[in-house]
Amino acid sequence: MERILYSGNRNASSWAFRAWLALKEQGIEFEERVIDIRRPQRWDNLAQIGEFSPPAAVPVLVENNFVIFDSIAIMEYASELGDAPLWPADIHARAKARSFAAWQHSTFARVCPCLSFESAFYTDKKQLSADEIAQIEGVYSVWEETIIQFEGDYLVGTYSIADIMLLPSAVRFSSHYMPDQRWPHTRKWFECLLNRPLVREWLDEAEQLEPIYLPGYRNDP
Ligand SMILES: N[C@@H](CCC(=O)N[C@@H](CS)C(=O)NCC(=O)O)C(=O)O
Repeated sequence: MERILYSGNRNASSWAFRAWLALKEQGIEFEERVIDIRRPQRWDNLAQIGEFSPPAAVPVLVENNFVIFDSIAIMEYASELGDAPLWPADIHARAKARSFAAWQHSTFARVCPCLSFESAFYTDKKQLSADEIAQIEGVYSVWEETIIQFEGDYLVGTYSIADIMLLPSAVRFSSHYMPDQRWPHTRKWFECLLNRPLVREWLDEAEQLEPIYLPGYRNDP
């Protein structure tokens, strides 16, 4: 069977990162085709994706012409295809994991648009504003409380889609403002999450690439 994941640049496509990781964590074999989503070629390349996938975005998984689009659908599919589901077995942990996944997928923190995934790989990071710091600290406190509640190494106990979903935010936040001793569980969670071999594989490749500078990072006009 032919299974193709259309993904994106390692240092730009946080959504593709999630889908790629879920498939890899589940040991599902696939061919990867990296779509260059840097400007200006982004638009032509995504238009080609639009010829077979309605959102014209990456990631997309295609299995023998059967198209699965959107990162969350691909992660759920990976969870069901693999041997061990990527949702927690416990009903409350699962509900909480889904809450975080939905929050990340819809709105999440106001700080996110100011800290693109690309910016995690800039060598010259900006100084965060007081508002950005307050936003990140607020999120760290929510994560801290959740990790304590579920008493495991990951967000809701065991490794789940919630961790994969939040991973790019963890990368963006930690690269600009590491949690200090006020959030010891969040620090430990970052250590576990960011050092998983497959996570490192993607991030190490991202770090080797030419940074993609986006306007607005330094609040330029
Ligand atoms: N909700 C989608 C978002 C996908 C998305 O925005 N992907 C970006 C690259 S990381 C993209 O292809 N954007 C093209 C566009 O929005 O036109 C998902 O979770 O897969």
